[in-house]
Amino acid sequence: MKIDRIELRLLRLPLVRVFETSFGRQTHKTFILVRLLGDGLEAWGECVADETPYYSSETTDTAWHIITGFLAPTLLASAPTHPREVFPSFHAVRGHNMAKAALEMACWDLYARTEGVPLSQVLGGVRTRIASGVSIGIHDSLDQLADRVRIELEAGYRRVKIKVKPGWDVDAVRMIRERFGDIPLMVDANAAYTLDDADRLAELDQFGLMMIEQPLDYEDVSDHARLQARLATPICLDESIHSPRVAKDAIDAGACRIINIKPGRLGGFLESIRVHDLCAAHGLPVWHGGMLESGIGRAHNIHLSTLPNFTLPGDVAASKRYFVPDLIVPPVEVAPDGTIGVPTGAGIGVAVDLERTARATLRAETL
Ligand code: NPQ
Ligand code: MG
Repeated sequence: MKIDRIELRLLRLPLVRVFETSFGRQTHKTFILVRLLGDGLEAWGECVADETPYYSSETTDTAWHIITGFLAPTLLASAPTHPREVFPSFHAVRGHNMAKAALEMACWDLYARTEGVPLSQVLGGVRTRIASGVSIGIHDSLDQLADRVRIELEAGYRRVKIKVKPGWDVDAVRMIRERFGDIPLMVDANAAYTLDDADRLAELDQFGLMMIEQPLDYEDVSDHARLQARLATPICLDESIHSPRVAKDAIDAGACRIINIKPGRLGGFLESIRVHDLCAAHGLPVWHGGMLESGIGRAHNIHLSTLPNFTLPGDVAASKRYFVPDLIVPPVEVAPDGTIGVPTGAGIGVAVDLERTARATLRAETL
């Protein structure tokens, strides 16, 4: 793998619709794109950090600082022969997994393109299509939420997740069960509750949810274990799982029965595959999370989702739910059966619209 140049771009794109979670309302996505050039090839990575430090402590500015000041010089100097060497080469930098992942995932794309094969193949994928689910934000009324759920079910999505927070939880779930019956349904709290809310969360048991995602604080594995002991509904951890070590501790403690994998949160594909394999060894299913990625990050996610233990539908949905037009051509589309075809070209296998990318760019730097 030869890397001659690393280009960074900061982009801002409007979202198709407002996305509200327990930590705030999102109208735009601001993010960093990485482009690697080497051996006459180009490869792409997307950093999932946002402008704001609400989902995680990383932001676009911290990632820009860490990539330009520390990670990119390391990558250019270390000349890795395989992308599995990249994450370990960043060892001296503590944390900053989203910054690390953006570079590491671009290296996997470059490696797959050098080999002339799809990214899914070098990652160990086994599927040609992946099952797609939707993540539905907090709405102003139950009627508006019902309209959105209906639209997504009609589009064929294989599972519905709604965002919840104290005051927008049991009634929203009850409404969906009353109007839509026994659909595959789950909730995501983005850490909005405490153990004091355990009785309230236990009320959700009556609705047969697939899981409740990250109900408690991102640092709190032990309280999740206490909560899981009181709930029939499986807990899925998202924010808490930032390394294979924490994943193992959480599984051993009984803090979750399912894990959501986001390569940005874990520092890239190497660590994501480790968590995937660890979960498989312990009998936990995994699914692929979403971070409002553009088509570039979305394509990476599709390839990772082809690994065998991604047995539940993920938050990897059609481009048009987020960005119109997307940065890639053609956009990611979902078939009427709720599946997405895995791109078959080399690397991530999608074409980047450079003009559209340039128009959305706020800042650029070459290293
Ligand atoms: C989750 N994603 O599973 C995240 C939360 C999330 C699709 O539900 C900017 C950056 C905005 C990160 C909005 C989905 C975000 C973000 C939501 C993460 O918890
Ligand atoms: Mg989540």
